[in-house]
Amino acid sequence: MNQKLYSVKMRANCKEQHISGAEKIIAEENLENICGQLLERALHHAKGEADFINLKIEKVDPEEMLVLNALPVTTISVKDAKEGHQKLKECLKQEGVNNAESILDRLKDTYGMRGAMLLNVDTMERMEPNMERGIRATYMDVADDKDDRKEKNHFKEALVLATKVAHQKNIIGELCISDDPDYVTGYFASKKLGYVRITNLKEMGCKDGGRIFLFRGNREEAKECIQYLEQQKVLVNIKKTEREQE
Ligand code: PML
Repeated sequence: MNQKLYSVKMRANCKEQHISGAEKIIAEENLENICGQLLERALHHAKGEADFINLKIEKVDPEEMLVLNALPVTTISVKDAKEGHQKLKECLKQEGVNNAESILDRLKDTYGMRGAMLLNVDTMERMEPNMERGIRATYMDVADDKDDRKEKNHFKEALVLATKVAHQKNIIGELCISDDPDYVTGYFASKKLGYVRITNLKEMGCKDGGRIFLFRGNREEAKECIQYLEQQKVLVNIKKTEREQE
């Protein structure tokens, strides 16, 4: 990788409420164009018109980049959120996690958090230094992405994040429900099961959503894990057929 690369992060608020956020890792030649698209996304968001936009651009050392292949994707179609939660529990059981019920119960504590909960599956202890904020998995993007960035693509952005997260050695899985009221598909992801989309995990119109990263290890390993999730630069290769799922 000998191109000049930049990390671009955008976050937008309306009346002090977060309405939109995105992040990219892109070549210098695409910087202007992509920043324009992200601004457009912030200014014309369904949740409101942004009155505060923060655009952060940082040069990235290509030597620091980790390139991963996306987790394989499967989809489980369910008739409603109740069945969706049942499938989520089955995924946890397949992963060898016995206390699936109490883990799902913790999802409600993630609603409204900017980041994810980092939960020790054995002790049920939360490992985030700041529990209000949680852990933000950042510095990741699709490798060679040519798609338009004006609209959020929930599936693609989530697959990139889940791929990065699942490759950390102490992470044994991730649960996610979108906080977008119009988006009811969520997922379970792990290195063993791949990215398992579940077509309904909440009622349409519901704003509640969040993420839990399931962790197994000691405190020292939790620090390394947080460092990886928040700082490691990652590009993810996604096959064209998988990009077109949303
Ligand atoms: C989010 O809103 O950021 C979470 C999106 C989950 C995407 C699930 C999917 O479509 O695979």
